[in-house]
Amino acid sequence: MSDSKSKTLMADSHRSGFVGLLGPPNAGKSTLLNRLLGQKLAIVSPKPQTTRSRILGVLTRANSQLLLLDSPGRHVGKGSLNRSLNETVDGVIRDCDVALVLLDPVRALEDLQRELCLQLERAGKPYLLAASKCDVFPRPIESPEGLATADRPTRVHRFSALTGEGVNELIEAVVNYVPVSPPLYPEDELTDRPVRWICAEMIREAVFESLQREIPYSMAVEVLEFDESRTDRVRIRANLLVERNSQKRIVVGRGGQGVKRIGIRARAGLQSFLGIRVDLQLFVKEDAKWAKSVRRLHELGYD
Ligand SMILES: Nc1nc2c(ncn2[C@@H]2O[C@H](COP(=O)(O)OP(=O)(O)OP(=O)(O)O)[C@@H](O)[C@H]2O)c(=O)[nH]1
Ligand SMILES: [Mg+2]
Repeated sequence: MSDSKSKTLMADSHRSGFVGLLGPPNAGKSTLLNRLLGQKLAIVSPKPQTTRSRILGVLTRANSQLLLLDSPGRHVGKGSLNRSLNETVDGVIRDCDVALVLLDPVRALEDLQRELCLQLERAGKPYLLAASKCDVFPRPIESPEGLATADRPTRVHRFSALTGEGVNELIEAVVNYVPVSPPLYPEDELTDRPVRWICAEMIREAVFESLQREIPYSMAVEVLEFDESRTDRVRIRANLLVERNSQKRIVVGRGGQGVKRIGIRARAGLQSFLGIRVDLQLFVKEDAKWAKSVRRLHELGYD
């Protein structure tokens, strides 16, 4: 076959499009994104509502390119930040060609997920249901009972983003719903997010790992300086923003031990992501308005 003919054939069968990763908080959306990309892009934590933004991950395969959109978990909540998170979910529904709705395997299909499915149907978007964490919850959810909608999928896929079980089958099923199209992004591109933004996220992950209870939800990370001018190290200075002075005291900790612990974890994550030594300086700063002001949320990189 001539070169141009094989290229035309490939163009006829190549698929590329946006795949929304949707579902409740803590279902494993970000873990699935990282597993599919074979590299850590989105931060993960055992606490719900970790992801605060839409994150594009480009998965380039032999005959398809999937543009994976990680999203915050859909939840009920008040305030500018929660509104912004749910609007981000709406945006992913609007922009995706197909959605993967993750079900929390413990709770199966809840009202919020049902609402998500209905929203997808109203938007005319095909979707697949997938129960995550099958390594620890082996009992299959047999059918999407209770999803009394016209176009409901007939089965629930099962997978584990931790072991990889069922992940390939899931992707093969998704690809069928992605439009025939040449690749929409350059092959070597991983994401549309700047490195500096991902670094802020890595620091936020260390915050989630190091602090108990509610405090991580009152915090944001603001990178002040990202200096790559030296070949042997990257220098990062960042603010850990808290809403109240009482939180500042807890985060700083006795004799600065709290912020030091966050710094040690964050540096390890950053070094593994950047593949280079990182000099990291963290400051804890009170900023009562960061989660209340739309302008401030925007400055901090929330959609
Ligand atoms: N055992 C097991 N744990 C998993 C699996 N996938 C994710 N987890 C864990 O579940 C927790 C939540 O995972 P995330 O990927 O942060 O979940 P998420 O849906 O992105 O959560 P939000 O960003 O808060 O909406 C983390 O502790 C993960 O390690 C899995 O396949 N098996
Ligand atoms: Mg997440």
